[in-house]
Amino acid sequence: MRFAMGEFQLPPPKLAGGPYIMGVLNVTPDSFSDGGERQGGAAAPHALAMLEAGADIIDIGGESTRPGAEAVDIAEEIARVAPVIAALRAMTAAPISIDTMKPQVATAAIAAGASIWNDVAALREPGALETAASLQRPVVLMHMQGEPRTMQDNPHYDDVVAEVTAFLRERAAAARAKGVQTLWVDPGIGFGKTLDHNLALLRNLDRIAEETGCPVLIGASRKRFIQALDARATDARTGRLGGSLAAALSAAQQGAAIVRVHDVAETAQALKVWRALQR
Ligand code: 9MG
Repeated sequence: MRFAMGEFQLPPPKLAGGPYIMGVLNVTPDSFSDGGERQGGAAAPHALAMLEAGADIIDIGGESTRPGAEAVDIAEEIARVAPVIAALRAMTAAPISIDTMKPQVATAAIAAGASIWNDVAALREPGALETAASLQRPVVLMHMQGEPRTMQDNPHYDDVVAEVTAFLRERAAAARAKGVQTLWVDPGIGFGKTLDHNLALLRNLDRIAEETGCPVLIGASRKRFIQALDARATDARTGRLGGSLAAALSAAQQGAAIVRVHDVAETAQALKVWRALQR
């Protein structure tokens, strides 16, 4: 499982056979999962600790995409992420992804040392496809119905798996047509979806990979659907580890290429045991 694009090559996953573990580093004041304490000087050491604990990739984001979150302007988002990326790049050669919908932020982040664009808007913002083509870096294309501020207001699908898969197939074709070769697709757990929508998608990752022709990234860590299944899981930071691990293992079982998680050490351990049990 190796991916190459231009000068960039993703090293093999730390867990032989994968999946890759992507560790989440939010540098937002209102981050739902880390209370904002990862900003400034604490961010790069936290990323190094995630790499030490088994992360393959660090995903850095400066704009919250949690339900109800307000948008951040371009200059502010760049000011949040670029110094952290540059500091981390000076400390490690590990792959860094930039979590942003904005082409200008992606460009600044790649200049600062990021190597992957994680786009929850799937290159739909004006100029995004062209920017991805000129950056020549791998891209994660995620499905979202609506936009973060309102996406959980009554999401609706006739057939969620078919519709999300068709969307991802179309976005992958659009990216490929512009020359973006290395792509992952992501059904966007929690992004304009009810519990039933999330569960249907999480049960069909192998189908999504097969029908899009792209490896799948899944981000289920600490998300609200876990609370919908376990009413005690109200605290995203401390109460959703078991559900997050169950979702990561199920994704790995279906062949997901990357799991995006907050609890790296626990996920790495769970995946090691799962992998050993498969032999
Ligand atoms: C930024 N972000 C938050 N949740 C995410 C998810 O599920 N997938 C991806 N690709 N990015 C996410």
